[in-house]
Amino acid sequence: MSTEPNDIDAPLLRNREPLRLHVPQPKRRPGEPPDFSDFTPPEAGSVPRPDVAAPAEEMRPLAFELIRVLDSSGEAVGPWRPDLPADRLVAGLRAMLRTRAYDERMFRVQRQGKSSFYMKCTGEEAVAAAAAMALDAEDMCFPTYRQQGLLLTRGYPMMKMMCQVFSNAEDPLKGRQMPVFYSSKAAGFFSISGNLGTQFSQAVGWAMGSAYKGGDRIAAAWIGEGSTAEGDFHYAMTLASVYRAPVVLTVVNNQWAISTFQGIANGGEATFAARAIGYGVPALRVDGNDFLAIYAATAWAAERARSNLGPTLIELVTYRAEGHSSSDDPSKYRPAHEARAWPLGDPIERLKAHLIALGAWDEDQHLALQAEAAEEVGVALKAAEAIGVLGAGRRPSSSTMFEDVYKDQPWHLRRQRQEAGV
Ligand SMILES: Cc1ncc(C[n+]2csc(CCOP(=O)(O)OP(=O)(O)O)c2C)c(N)n1
Repeated sequence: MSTEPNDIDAPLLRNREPLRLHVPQPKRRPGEPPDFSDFTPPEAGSVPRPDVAAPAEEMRPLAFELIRVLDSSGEAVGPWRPDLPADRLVAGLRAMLRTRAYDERMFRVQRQGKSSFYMKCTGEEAVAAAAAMALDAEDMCFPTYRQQGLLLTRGYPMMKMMCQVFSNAEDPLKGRQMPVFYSSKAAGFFSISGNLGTQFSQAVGWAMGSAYKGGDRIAAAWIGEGSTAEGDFHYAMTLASVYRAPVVLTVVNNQWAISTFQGIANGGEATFAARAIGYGVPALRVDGNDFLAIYAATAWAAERARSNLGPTLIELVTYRAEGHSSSDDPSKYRPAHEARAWPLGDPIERLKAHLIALGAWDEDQHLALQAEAAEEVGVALKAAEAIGVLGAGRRPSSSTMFEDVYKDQPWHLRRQRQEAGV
């Protein structure tokens, strides 16, 4: 009998249908009505809250649930309800209102030509505000361009942020960064990187360093759902899970990565939180427009990190209510008014309704707080504009471009500086 390979009696499969790729598509495009019929949020309070030390295996179902605390009538319900006194809730509301007021005003000044670029976090204000309040002030944050609320909540001066948006003489980064890519070591706010996904690998590295040195500070990082398709997400998950790095890793699923809908990053068959399961990392999927749920989930994950139990992946399900940036026009790729149809509502309105339901707040107090936030932004803006805006006023000196990289300026930079005459 012959043993030649071409003599093997293989079946002929030629009549199968041609192979094709699956390209996920959003349910609705511009000109069509919004449609969130495939997203039915579960009842608030329906998801169990395991002990932080429970094995990752037991926590798997949480990656497919949605942790919610605030119900439709503004009550806080269920095992994830954090025990926050009314003044802390008002502080959270204030943090979100200040962030929204800052964004509104800075977007407008960009449109007036006073800055080259701006990015808002409208509809996602709870993400940073709740995390800043749940983390320790000393914990190290690795944010994206949509967590400006961390700086505002941690008490970083608003006027300094504006000076950076204007790249004027008081810009702490001396005009070297993108207008909204803030950075403050003192505020525990790592330099924002435009390279998507790097926040996760940097935070895991920092957290490993903190543990290696026997320190007591944990790290927290945020990326968008689109950025989970970057290699950095996976490198970070591998190192975090192997070494049980003390880090809280948050994926902000705001449904859109510029014009690309979230299904392009995950295929639509699993949640973003579920990606943690393969790494043996506990994951929480959370209502990202529910201040209390984000606060509780972040505090839970931070406690795990502080207890040497390792990393947690949190998916915050939210919606980017406005454009990706001042350079984007969302009406070109998604239905108009999709934000209004978003089933999880608005984070500010929901916390406000909760405070009113508690009897700790009313419409007049809310209007007064809104006015106070607008006033604060107005005062800071006046001061920042007086220093300079794009193309007018005082700018950082050109000589600063030769500084801050080397401890001792090398001869070739000294020479270049002399040649430039600055
Ligand atoms: C490595 C890398 N790839 C692509 C880009 C261009 N880019 C900037 S923002 C963005 C979308 C990011 O979407 P997502 O991660 O979902 O965050 P979101 O902006 O929605 O908060 C893209 C593709 C980039 N900055 N870096």
